[in-house]
Amino acid sequence: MQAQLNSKAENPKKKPIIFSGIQPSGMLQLGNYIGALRNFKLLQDDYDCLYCIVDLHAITVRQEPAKLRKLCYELVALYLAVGLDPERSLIYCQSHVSGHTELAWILGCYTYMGELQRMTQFKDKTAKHAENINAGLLTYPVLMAADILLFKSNLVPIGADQKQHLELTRDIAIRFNNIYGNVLTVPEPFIPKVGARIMSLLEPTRKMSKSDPEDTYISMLDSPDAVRRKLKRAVTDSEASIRFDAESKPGVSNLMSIYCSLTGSTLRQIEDDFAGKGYGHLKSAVAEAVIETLAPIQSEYARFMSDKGALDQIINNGAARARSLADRTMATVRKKVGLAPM
Ligand code: AQP
Repeated sequence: MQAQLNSKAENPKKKPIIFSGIQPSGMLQLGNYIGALRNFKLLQDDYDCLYCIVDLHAITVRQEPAKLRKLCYELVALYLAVGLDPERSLIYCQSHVSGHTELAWILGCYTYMGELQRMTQFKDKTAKHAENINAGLLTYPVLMAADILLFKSNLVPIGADQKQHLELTRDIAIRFNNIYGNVLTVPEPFIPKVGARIMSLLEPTRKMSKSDPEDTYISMLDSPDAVRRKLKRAVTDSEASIRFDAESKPGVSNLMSIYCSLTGSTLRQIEDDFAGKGYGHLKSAVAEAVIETLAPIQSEYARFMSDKGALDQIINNGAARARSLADRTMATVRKKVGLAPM
């Protein structure tokens, strides 16, 4: 991997670089899995991948310190459980690589207040956390831009909710390059066609989120009983017809999207297969598909969590390798901006 991430001049067969991060703001939910995590595994064959646990992003919302520390471990174990290979993919914690925050400060000086205030996630999060509208919530997209640009990433696998942030990342990189030359790589989004936006089970016009109340999302560690119970309670509508219409039937459409993403069925097939059946049938079928998907991941997860020493080693190795890559970008950026040489 280290060799694979060398510069193109050193290695003409260099693969495109992928960066993606997930916040340890709770155990991951089904939307994180469908929208992001499961694609991570598919991508590691064809790309040089960096998969980060973005703990600095998570503290834009108050976290319980002991729980946050534990979640970083748990997410690394979950990354491994879905099949990420630390030999091929670089897995590490964001706060272990200081280049993220250094670059974020510099890029913040090339980002306009208006751009940040326009971000949908900023508006959503300030509404949700009215008691703690901190500067980090506003500057979150600058740190995300730094995460991506620090490693000259070409592609960023994201759910549809992060598209706006990625567009801002591109704007910041282009603005920086217009001043200093071709320093930063302008990344492209990689958005899955199905399942890019899985919605809350109880409020299907809002996206599913791991920091929302427990019954609104399916955790990747939920037991089969919990999955069945939550899906049984999922909000639908009174029409009693299984057809996809995200506008007027958001609950049923969300269940159909989950089923499609996990089974490979098309929306048309589901409409045919469930014609004349009640919502109870659809909910049970979705529950069984979820349980079948999660079972092997959960048993792998338990295996990785039982060896803390091995997890520590993976996290430390990942950080050391990420630091050495980040240092190269930071050396160029510092020089271009005119900071005093060290
Ligand atoms: N509901 C979703 N459907 C599809 N993709 C989703 N993602 C998140 N929710 C959905 C994708 O998961 C990746 C990691 O997300 P994150 O944890 O870094 O941040 P987030 O988007 O804010 O996720 P949550 O679960 O909603 O976290 P909280 O509750 O802490 O805000 C991203 O690629 C995201 O698109």
